[in-house]
Amino acid sequence: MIDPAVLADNPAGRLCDQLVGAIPPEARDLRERISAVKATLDQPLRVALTGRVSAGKSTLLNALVGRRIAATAAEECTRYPMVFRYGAPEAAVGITRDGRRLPLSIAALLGQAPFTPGEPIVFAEVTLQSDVLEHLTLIDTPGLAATAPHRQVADATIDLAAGAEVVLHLFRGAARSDDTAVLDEMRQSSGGPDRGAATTIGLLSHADNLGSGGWGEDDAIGLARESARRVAASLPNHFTTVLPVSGLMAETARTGRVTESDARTLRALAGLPREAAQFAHGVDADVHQRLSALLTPYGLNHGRQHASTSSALGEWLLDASGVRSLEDALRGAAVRARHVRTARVLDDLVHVARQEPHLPDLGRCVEAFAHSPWGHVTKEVRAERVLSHERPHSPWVKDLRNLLSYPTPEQRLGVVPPGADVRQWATDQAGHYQAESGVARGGAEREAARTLAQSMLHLSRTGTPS
Ligand SMILES: Nc1nc2c(ncn2[C@@H]2O[C@H](COP(=O)(O)OP(=O)(O)O)[C@@H](O)[C@H]2O)c(=O)[nH]1
Ligand SMILES: [Mg+2]
Repeated sequence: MIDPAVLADNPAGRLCDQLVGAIPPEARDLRERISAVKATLDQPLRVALTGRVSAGKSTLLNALVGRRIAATAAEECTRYPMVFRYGAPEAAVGITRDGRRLPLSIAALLGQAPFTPGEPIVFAEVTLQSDVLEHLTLIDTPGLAATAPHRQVADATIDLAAGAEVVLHLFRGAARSDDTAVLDEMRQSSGGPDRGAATTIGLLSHADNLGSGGWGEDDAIGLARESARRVAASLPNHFTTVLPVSGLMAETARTGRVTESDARTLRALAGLPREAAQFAHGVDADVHQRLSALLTPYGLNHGRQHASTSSALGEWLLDASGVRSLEDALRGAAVRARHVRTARVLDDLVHVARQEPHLPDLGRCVEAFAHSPWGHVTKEVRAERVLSHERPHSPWVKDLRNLLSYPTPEQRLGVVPPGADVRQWATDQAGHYQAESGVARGGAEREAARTLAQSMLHLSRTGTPS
């Protein structure tokens, strides 16, 4: 799902290689330190799913991976945070309070067998051979801190989520004060407004069940889309974007649980008036009930018209579920995460260079990088974080997010008028932001306008940095 090149090919990695080349062979410790900094760039994107119990986190995780790896239930059933990452052989370990690793049975963790670890664990790590996990580490969490079974698990949840690069925060109906409180707590525990997840995507979950539900006259998912837009507008400080999702519809489609016979049943319902279809006229009541649980009532009602084959039905389910839009948002988040990694590595290397004044080449290389277009990206990262925290409604938040979320100059510039020359447009924009920086309200806005002006100058000269 994530293009591996986005994360693998980080310019800061090339800087690390250059530095290692400039270090005398006898300084082995220093080489190893820089190699360790570089190794952090090759990690899969870390994504945490947060939200109340039963918000739909585990179901959505299964949809993203395309495999039912996280236990889901109407009752709370994710008891610990679980980190799902790529690895062979497939295995699970529990991490105890004092950091020891106990082997666990995967079946037990996933709720398929009795769970009796020898002693309390605070989180579990599951390694699986899944293509999706090669570029994405997914962290499932038990629920908001207040409802977690005990304090250590709550703390581990906050720590793991605070260390993620992307947070997917699920809520049903509306985001409440405990939703925003937990997001604030995560931000706090990651060390302030310019740390922690670069992207927080709000997910209005159970979108299939909004309004009068799946069999209602109104379109539940259409309503969810409007509601998501309202939440995004009212909480710009907490959510980079808000999207409607039906994790259950996506999980069903992605895990191949609709058969040709199911599609046939849906076709039989297609010609019926809504009420007749809802009350199973003409089809076996058990089959109807099973399909309603599998597809959701919305999927059964609206999917009737799209069931020419099981794969057509699967495609429709995926589109309607919102999971594809979420995956697009995750791709944007990966681009942002790459920039944030660049910024973090540059910080680390500045620190290393300061500690080694007898190696002036080191300092010179780092300095040159910091003044290149890539070094400037680190300023964009900081400006966006500070501005979205201090002035979340400023239009420049969006301008900075565009710069950070897309690879091509046209996309990075936001809306370029049709027929306009991209470089000329960037030059004009640079002048605009420069003028705005003179009349900005407060330090965060001034810094943002100056940063944007400089970004536009880079784009007018070089297009996108590479
Ligand atoms: N209708 C509907 N049910 C869902 C959706 N997502 C999850 N569920 C159901 O809600 C219950 C809780 O889901 P789960 O993923 O375990 O929630 P978690 O506690 O946040 O991990 C389960 O019975 C799921 O089948 C959804 O989008 N729509
Ligand atoms: Mg769960």
